[in-house]
Amino acid sequence: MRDDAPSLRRAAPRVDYRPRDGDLCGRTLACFRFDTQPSPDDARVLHVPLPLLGDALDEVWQVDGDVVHGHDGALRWSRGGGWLFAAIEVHEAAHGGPEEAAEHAYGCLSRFVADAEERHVQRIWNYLGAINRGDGDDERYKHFCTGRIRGMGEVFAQGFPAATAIGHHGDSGLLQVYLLATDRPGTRVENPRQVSAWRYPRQYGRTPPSFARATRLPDDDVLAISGTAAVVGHASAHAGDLDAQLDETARNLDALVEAGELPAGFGHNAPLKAYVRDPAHANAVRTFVTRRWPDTPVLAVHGDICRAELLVEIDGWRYR
Ligand code: 3EB
Repeated sequence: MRDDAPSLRRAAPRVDYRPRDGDLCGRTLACFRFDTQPSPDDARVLHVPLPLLGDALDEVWQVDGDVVHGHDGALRWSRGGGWLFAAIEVHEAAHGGPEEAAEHAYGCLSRFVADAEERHVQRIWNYLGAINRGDGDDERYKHFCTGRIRGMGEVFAQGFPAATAIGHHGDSGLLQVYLLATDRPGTRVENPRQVSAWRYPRQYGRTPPSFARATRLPDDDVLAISGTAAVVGHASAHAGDLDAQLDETARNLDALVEAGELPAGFGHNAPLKAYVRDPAHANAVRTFVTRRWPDTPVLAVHGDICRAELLVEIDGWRYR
């Protein structure tokens, strides 16, 4: 049954990692397959070009309600239980470069979300090819940041969502962006150990990155955590040192849970995803996470962090 009463409590999507069995149910909002196959017609199934470093698991989002889904031009979408998933894939060749591709992708998503009931974007993911290619202001990630803010329309004007931006090793001209939105605003959470990304000084590029460190989802004790790395203040810490970066990243994750006013720590109720620059580090990353926070589901994927000196980044969810 559908109920549009704005006072209705919307249970947040549950995210978990499952063996690939191929079958989605009527309450599946989205399913992510980490490999480089083309995405099938079912709009909810998105192939993400970040190879898994470990068991063949899918990331599945389930909602408390019946899901409908479809396509709208280049966009794929699904909605149910008060939540909206939308995704777009853009090829740079059709737009001129990484900046124009990002502007186009964000423009399409902004317009789509602005017309939806679920117009409050809580969380967004960005995967672009060759993210660290180019020097100084010409690095492709920095061009992406400029295009992203240009394409962000009114729906992002109240504040930036939590986000992840990672480099993939698939077709270097492919930009993939997907989001989770609902019908009420969440609460943005910043990390007291870090300068807010939109206030980064000029040395990191002409356009500071537009994201919040986390979002506390409306009406639920759920924290959606942005890509988190060994950044302290605005500086990268422990360049080239995996163990020290993991330790610093864990401190940042703990600080976000505290700032988000949830009980300390991670565990079975906190699925995490680790983006690992060097596939040889995957075991060390998984071991670190499960020693520090036993029973935490952790998926490791091969991806590049947007600062060349960083080796690992972790994002995820914290349910109460
Ligand atoms: C950082 O803390 C690391 O540009 O959307 C993390 C999460 C990072 C999101 C983004 C970038 C983004 O600055 C990089």
